[in-house]
Amino acid sequence: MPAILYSFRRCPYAIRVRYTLAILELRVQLREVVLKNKPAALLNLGGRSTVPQLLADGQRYPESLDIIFWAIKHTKHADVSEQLWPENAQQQAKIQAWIGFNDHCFKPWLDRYKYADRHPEQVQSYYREKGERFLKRLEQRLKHSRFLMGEKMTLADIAVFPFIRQFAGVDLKWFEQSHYPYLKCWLNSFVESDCFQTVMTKFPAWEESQNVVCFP
Ligand SMILES: N[C@@H](CCC(=O)N[C@@H](CS)C(=O)NCC(=O)O)C(=O)O
Repeated sequence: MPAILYSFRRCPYAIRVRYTLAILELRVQLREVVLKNKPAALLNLGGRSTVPQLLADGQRYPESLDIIFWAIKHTKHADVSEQLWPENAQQQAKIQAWIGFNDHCFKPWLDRYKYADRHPEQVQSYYREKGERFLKRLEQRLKHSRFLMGEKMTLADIAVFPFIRQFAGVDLKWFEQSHYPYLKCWLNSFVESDCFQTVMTKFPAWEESQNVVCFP
């Protein structure tokens, strides 16, 4: 039986996981979760019940990055996995730095920008400007190469783009008129890809009694 992935379609952490699985052609059983009504099977695992979570070979992987590294290890496509996560330690450190900045510095501003009404201590544009510091960094980098680590896509790109997509979606009109040409081109290369269509396939909420749904 393939591994089980608890996922939520629009969650950027789950999107980065599904994108990696799709690119590495690693098949899992997908369990689409409604966050307001999490299934007992997920809650009964105990501890955190965030998505994505993977259950594979009797092990639990409760973080998106754990799942991505599980996929890197288990894919049959060693060439693609080497491209996404090169063996070179310096390259790995740079990829981790992009992801770390995204997850720990940018994401909190993205949340405040998206849910500015829950953070009335500042106006929404204040949070957007804070988030834009990361957009500017990305733009600077993408001026010089197609992807964050050079001419080839790596985990840095896959792990970051779903969050930039979410940032853009908060106020699409603003994003469209903003001056980030290289960033927009990079983002479009993901959201317009066939892989992304697969990643964003809609599945009904998983129920214990249903047939297995495989992804990709
Ligand atoms: N650090 C986690 C974060 C996952 C996360 O926060 N997921 C959100 C959905 S986007 C979630 O499950 N929220 C519901 C909850 O916190 O109970 C990861 O990388 O997987």
